Amino acid sequence: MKTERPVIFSGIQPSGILQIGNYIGALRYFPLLQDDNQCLYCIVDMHAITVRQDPAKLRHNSRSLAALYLACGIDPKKSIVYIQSHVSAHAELAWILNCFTYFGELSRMTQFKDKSAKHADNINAGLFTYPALMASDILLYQAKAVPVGDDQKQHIELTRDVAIRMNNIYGDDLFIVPEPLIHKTGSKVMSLQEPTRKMSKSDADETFVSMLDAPEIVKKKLKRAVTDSLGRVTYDAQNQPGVSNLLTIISSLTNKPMDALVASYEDKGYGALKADAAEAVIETLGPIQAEHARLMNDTAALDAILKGGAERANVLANRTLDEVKRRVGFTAR
Ligand code: ATP
Ligand code: LTN
Repeated sequence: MKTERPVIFSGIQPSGILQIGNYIGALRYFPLLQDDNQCLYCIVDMHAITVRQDPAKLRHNSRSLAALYLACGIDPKKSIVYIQSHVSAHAELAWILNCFTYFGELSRMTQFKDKSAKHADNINAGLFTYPALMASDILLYQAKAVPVGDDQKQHIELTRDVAIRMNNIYGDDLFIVPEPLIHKTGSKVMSLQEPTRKMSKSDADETFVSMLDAPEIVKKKLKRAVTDSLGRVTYDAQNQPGVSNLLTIISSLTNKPMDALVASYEDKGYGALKADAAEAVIETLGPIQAEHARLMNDTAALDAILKGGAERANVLANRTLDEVKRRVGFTAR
């Protein structure tokens, strides 16, 4: 598939309500890329079921995530917004890629190890081969770059390895080898209660701020955020992970450079830091929440956007899928 503009692909799992780390590390960059690139922003529901999901909640969360994409500024006239399970080519290419991805490679994935530890009663084959489906998402559209948070770097490296492996066998022009797009500040927002672990939407509620939390809840959660007993505001992720995380949140959302931000706390304490973090989050989320609520009130319009997105994605995806099938030696129908 050759399109004129570079292709950007990213996806988020509808495995819960997004937390501010998803926004700071990934989602806020999505609309910034849509003027110069052909962007595809996917709701990866097939990835979400690698962990048990309640069907009604999964359906609701998928629509809610679509509404959040739009509320954050993704324009469905410019970008393709759709649901992964609506485009069957994802599953088809994933099978083929599975046959070019090694057990050893998949075994080294930290997300697999983390999720296996968290869900010891459900270490299913899908959880293990999750990266092959993610590689399929990206390679189907010949994406050049993938905006994600730091935790997804390893999966994109694996995607690159598989793409290069198949290009070596079947021809260099089969897949574009994608690059991760990871920004320095905010690519790993930490849990509010255990600031040495990353914030995750499927962890306990008090550990993250949801993008749909009301202002009073945001204030309460940030007030209770774990800091330390050193009593000074410095950016030192090693020795002051909690304080550094709050600084990262403020710096990312207000665009204040870290040095100037830290200097502004010279004669202030953790109370002020937490209050400022809450204010930055509330200011950012206010307009997004209002637009999200408006979109969720008109699910017919939302569904029409998702249908249109799936139709466009389907055309692009099948071009690559057909070519891959041909090159691996499948017979034409
Ligand atoms: P789950 O808890 O269901 O695994 P999650 O909150 O870890 O979900 P994902 O759906 O896996 O989120 O990730 C969506 C995007 O957000 C990815 O690009 C991911 O790298 C990014 N992301 C997730 N958590 C963070 C975080 N704490 N800081 C920065 N970026 C993050
Ligand atoms: N694995 C990612 C979600 C994801 C994704 C993708 C991100 C699935 N497919 C393709 C970028 C590109 C996650 O867990 N955050």
